[in-house]
Amino acid sequence: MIVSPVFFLSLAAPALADDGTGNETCGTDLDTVPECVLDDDVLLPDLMTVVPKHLQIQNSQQNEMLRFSNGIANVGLGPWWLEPEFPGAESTVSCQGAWQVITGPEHFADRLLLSDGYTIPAPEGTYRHRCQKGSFDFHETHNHWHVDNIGEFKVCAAADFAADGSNCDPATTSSGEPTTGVKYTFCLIDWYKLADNTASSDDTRNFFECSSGMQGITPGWVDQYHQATDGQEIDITGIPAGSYVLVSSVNGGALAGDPLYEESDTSNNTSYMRFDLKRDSKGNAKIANESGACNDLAFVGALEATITAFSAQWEGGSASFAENMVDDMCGGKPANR
Ligand SMILES: [Cu+2]
Repeated sequence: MIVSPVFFLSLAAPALADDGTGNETCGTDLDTVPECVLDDDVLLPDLMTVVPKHLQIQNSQQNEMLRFSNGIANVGLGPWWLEPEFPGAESTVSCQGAWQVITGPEHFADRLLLSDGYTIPAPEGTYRHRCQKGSFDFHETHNHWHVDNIGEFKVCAAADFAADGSNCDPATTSSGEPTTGVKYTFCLIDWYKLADNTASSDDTRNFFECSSGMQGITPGWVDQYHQATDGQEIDITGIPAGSYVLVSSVNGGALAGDPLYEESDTSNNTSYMRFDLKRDSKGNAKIANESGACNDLAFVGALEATITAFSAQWEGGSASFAENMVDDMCGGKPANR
């Protein structure tokens, strides 16, 4: 049967909209995403963010942009595996649906050999569920595909902020905008491996390109964007001097109790960097006194519990492995993607 992609598009693909920076964004209506009913024993990812680092203020066209690096880790038992609606269709559509592919234990006799399971589209029998989620969105300035509703960046006042990412009291820019609600899209790949320095040569690396096919993050791997990358920024123009927190969370509306993607634990999806914003006599802004989430006992306690559980599942509970992983999650690796 020949089915025109245009026909599918009218059924499934979200409408195009402009995100305000000239990039077309798919604008997934989260209310229309069907519920994904999962078997009890599936292998789910567990998504976390690496402590955001390399904070700097960029002055451009009267605006003050806070730039920073970001990382997303998968510390779960299953891959975060996303497939586009039309593999290889980059020249004909700029917005298409994204599916999350979910595996079961039977797909990985030895779960360390994950690369055995991944081709696109996922062949029948290599997964348990294929669930409609957000969208694949062609990002004009990056010139590759992003998945939408990956997470959110925001700046909160430090006073009431809690280590679980709650109680955000946003600052207000001089144009009256709150420093919250910066939803970001991302091209998801395996960039570096936690507690290790090997990368592209590693045989557990599964996701490595943004041009047309599947995207995702393998358990034990981190994806990353450098602070100079377009989109790694929040407009903080004119916010008053004071103590703030830059918050990075992953998985759509997880922070608000409404995660889009399937994962095993949505209580650990946020990390942050505290900083003071100073202004000199001319009003020029400067970042001072940076202090990462791992300096907060409540945060680091929860992180160590998650990592210890991951290490027990994958690395026989090696203490040095867990220690190196915690160091990476606290922002120990340089930003080089
Ligand atoms: Cu990109």
